[in-house]
Amino acid sequence: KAFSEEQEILVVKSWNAMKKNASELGLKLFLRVFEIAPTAKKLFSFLNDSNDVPLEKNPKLKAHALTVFAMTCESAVNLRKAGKATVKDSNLKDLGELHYKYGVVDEHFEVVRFALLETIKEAVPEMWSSEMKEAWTEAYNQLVAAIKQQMKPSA
Ligand code: HEM
Ligand code: ISQ
Repeated sequence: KAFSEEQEILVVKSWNAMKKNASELGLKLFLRVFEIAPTAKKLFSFLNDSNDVPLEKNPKLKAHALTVFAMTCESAVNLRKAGKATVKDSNLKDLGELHYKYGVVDEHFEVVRFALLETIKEAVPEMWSSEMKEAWTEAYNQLVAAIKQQMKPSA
C-alpha cells in the first residue's frame, strides 16, 4: 500500500524531536538490539576491536545507530515522493553487499525493527500512536526490502 503524506509527517516530526537526544538514542538502540540478540554483537567489528572500552564510551556506536534512524526517516520521505525507498550517501547496492558480507540475516532485521520501534516509543511517548508505529514500520520495511534485494550472492 502507498505511503501517505500523514505517515511521512509522523516519521519526520518524531525524528526531529528525537534528534536532540541523539547520543542517548544511539546507545539505547544498540543496547536494545543486544538485549534481544546478544550474539549480534559479534557482527560489529568496531565493538570487537575495542573490548576494553565500555559500550557507552565507544565513539563509533552512536554514529552508527543514528544512521539507522536517519536512513529510515529518509526512506519515509522518499517513499512518499518517489514511491520507493532510496538512500543518499551510501547507495543501496553498497549497503546490501556490506550487510551480506558481515553475515546479517533476516532475523537480524526483525530484531532491529523491534528495537527501533521500542526506542522511538520511549523517546517520544507523548507523540507515540499506533499510526506512528505503522508509519515507522512501513518506512523501515521498505528500506529493508530494498537492501535485501541487493544482498543476494549474485547481486
Ligand atoms: C553497517 C545501515 C540493518 C548490522 C551499516 C552501515 C550502514 C548501515 C549505513 C555502514 C556504516 C559505516 O560503516 O559507515 C543499516 C540500515 C539498516 C541496517 C539502514 C536497516 C534498515 C542492519 C541489521 C544488522 C546490521 C539488521 C544486524 C544486526 C550491520 C553491521 C555493519 C553495518 C554488522 C558493519 C559494522 C562494522 O563496520 O563493523 N549498517 N543497517 N545492520 N550494519 Fe547495518
Ligand atoms: C545496523 N547497522 C548499523 C548500525 C546499527 C546500529 C544499531 C542497530 C542496528 C544497526
